[in-house]
Amino acid sequence: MTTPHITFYDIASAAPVRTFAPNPWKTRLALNYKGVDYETVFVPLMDVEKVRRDLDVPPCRLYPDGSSFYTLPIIRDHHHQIIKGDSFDIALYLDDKYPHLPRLIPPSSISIHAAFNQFVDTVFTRSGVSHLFKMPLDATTIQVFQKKMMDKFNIPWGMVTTAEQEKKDVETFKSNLNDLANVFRCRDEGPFLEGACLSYADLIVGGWLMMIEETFSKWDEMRGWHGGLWGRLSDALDKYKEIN
Ligand SMILES: N[C@@H](CCC(=O)N[C@@H](CS)C(=O)NCC(=O)O)C(=O)O
Repeated sequence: MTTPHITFYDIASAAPVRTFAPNPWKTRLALNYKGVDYETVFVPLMDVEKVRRDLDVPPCRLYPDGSSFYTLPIIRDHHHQIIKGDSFDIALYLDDKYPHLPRLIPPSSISIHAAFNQFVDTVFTRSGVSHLFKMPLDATTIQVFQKKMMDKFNIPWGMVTTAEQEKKDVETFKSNLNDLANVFRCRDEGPFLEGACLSYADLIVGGWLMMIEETFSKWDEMRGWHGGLWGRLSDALDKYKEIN
């Protein structure tokens, strides 16, 4: 067996182990779209810091208190001896080093893609609805994760709410998405942001949709929100969702 070109470090869910976190999903969709040869190393959430330190990749995020937040995805390219540790940098890197494979980001839209990435992350992380998403983590890991979200981000993840409150929160989440849905409506024909033409922008949104499909009990309903935009986009990305 030959060594794959790239090792992709992803966050492990509980068994059966699969991808669930949005930023690693962005990278997996990108690797599959490019068609690069890669293998996945699934890292338990509690080992992310150790793996990142061992690979000598500096943190690319900070907690609100200014301390380092160690994250995935990371890719290690054995062919070029390069390691990248941020999903957007990874997309740029793949286009740079593998220009003969389908392009993720048109060269003239790198900055606008960077801004769109931030915009989409903000839309999906607007506060007040995080408890709607049930992370597929084992009992010990989920406790550590929820404590960290509370201590570091002041986000009460995993709290129990009444059915009535949950209904309101689902409505809030839906309206949080209006701004993003309106951007997609600039090209009504879909399924992608730019109509028939896929770009990394779609994989950014797709990364979040994949997390939601895994964790949100109302995903089937959400597929039909905003004129069916989310379901259509997710279906159009089906061929890039393989976990290998
Ligand atoms: N800007 C980074 C953000 C990566 C990030 O936030 N990753 C999250 C998963 S989506 C993570 O690794 N979290 C680790 C943790 O919660 O301990 C990127 O785009 O790669």
